[in-house]
Amino acid sequence: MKNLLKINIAFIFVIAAFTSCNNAKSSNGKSGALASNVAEKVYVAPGEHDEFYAFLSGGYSGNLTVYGLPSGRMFKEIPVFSQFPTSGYGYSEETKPMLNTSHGFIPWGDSHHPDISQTNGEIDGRFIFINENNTPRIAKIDLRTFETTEIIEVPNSAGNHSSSFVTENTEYVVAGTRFSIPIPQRDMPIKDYKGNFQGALSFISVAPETGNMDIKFQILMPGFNYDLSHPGRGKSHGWFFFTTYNTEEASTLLEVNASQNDKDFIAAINWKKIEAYVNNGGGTMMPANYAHNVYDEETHTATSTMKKEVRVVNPSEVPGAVYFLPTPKSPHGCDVDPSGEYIVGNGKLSANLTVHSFTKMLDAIENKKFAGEAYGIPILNFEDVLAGSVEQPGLGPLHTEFDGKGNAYTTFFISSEVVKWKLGTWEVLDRQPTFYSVGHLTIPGGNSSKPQGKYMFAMNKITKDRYLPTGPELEHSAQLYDISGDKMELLLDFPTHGEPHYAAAMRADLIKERSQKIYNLEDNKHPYAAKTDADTKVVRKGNEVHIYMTTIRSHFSPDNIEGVKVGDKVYFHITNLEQDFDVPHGFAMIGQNSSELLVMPGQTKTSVWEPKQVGVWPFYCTDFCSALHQEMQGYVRVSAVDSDTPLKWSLGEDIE
Ligand code: K7E
Ligand code: CUA
Repeated sequence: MKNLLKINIAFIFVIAAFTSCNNAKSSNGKSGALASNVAEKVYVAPGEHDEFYAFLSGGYSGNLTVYGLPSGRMFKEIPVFSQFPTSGYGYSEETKPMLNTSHGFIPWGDSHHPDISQTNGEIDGRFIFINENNTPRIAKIDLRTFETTEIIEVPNSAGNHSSSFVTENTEYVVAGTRFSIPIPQRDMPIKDYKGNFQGALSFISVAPETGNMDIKFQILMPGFNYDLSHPGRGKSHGWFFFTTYNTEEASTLLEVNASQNDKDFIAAINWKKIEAYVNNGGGTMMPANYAHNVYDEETHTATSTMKKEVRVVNPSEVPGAVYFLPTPKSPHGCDVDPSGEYIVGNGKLSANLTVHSFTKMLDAIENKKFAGEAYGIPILNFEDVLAGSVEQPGLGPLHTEFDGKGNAYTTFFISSEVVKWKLGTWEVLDRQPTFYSVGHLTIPGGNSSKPQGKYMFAMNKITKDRYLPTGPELEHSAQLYDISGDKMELLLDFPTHGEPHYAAAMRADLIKERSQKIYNLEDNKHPYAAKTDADTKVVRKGNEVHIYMTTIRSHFSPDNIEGVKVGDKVYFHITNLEQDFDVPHGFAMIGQNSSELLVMPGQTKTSVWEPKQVGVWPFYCTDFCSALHQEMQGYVRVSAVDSDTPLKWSLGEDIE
């Protein structure tokens, strides 16, 4: 323990050294003509498009941001797990159900790992998935609309971190628990953690046509922490790999107590075997309570359904489906190379990078060469499964990506660098500093059999001195490198939003061609849609007032409403009649305890207002939509509770 503390202290010194001395002025060491050459590489002329999309997780923003590469320009923030007043997501009546959970309405999330759907091991650009750590959930975003269309809560999970990675035909999006917990949850002493808590690894099926998600099964693993995961591919398709830490099963001061074992494990899961077992009726249906939220594109409305059971499988029920690969020391990243042969475990406290061989693993299993077992799960011998190690590549390795040309790139948090090394020979080929303290890195097509190894970007945790200061809080920084040559070349710094952990990126063409421009008004099946000005009306049901309203440049219909009373609940159902690309209208009502709405062409959205004061109150369009945008406004007359002002509305004439 003393030694460990020493190591930790040594690391802290190294961190301090790197974050204070690494203040290089010109980070690529180039100037003049060479620098302008670098500038050309990231220059995308006005009106031209970037070659790649990059989707960066928002971390504690709960969302996903969209960038172009190589320019580093941010195009959009897609709201996923957090309310987003910019569009009204999580505020409108239609989207509030997206944020429903077994704990009630949750306005925020912590999103870490986006992953794009695949077909035959290649990125297909249909959907992007992302995990929420804090209140475990997996979301799906449709890349035709860039809208979150489905969120499923993950029961029996806590700190949903080894998520959300997809298998090579998007059969499953996988979610593993970081924290082990009592399953089922119950009141018990925390000190009884060891041997009693469990970690659930969830396999969420994705329907091939619709993309609908459903929890197919959960594997109830020993009470370790399951940190990151990646699917097998090619020869290892059908397997999934998870790094673990805290195999000590400590429940206090993990900083020290979870760093005792010389080796933790990578758990290798033969999901095909478990799938077959489950398809034959294997496993147990266990009572559970979790939300499944689906956005319907025809009604423009989300529904939330509470699901009441989940299928769980104990590894001991399916012999030969789960193995442990010893991996030094508290590994974080768990990355599989494009061929599916190599599984890289990045031991945070290890001097060397460990690479396991899938082929050797199968041989060892075949020959039943086991070093022992943990909770009935066979442990393989480290030497039997080791493909090789990269000797002393840097300090604090976190994550690895591949360029598809036989090279791997690993980030080192403590020594603040990306190191390029060769698969098979394990030699270090190049290293480039990052500014500063890099977490994940991304190569377009990274988690697939065909990475597009032209660029790599590193997502850094510390930004100081890279940009103009903005007070104590700085946005995190990403750095783009050209990796097409032998040596990595730093091209660009760009600020990011929230805290990007992982990012997914791909060639732009597949997404660009399918990108939707409007919602077809004819297809709008929203129950409160008004498809022409003639359909507009105001209907009272008790103290609810429903306003069927339309927008078109540049008026609301109706624009004047009378007969609303204090204490009413007023629903503005707004249909945007526009059928042109990029012509949303907004809606904002004075005193509303909610956000504005942004309504896309052909879409219907609903905003609720509960007037508390008598008067004549205006509303207006929030999006500058035409030269007469400022004229796009209206009034609601609010009378006293006991008044008998009749319900009336109008556009273009006086209310009589
Ligand atoms: Cu390393 Cu959440 Cu993938 Cu952050 S995680 S860096
Ligand atoms: Cu509509 Cu401004």
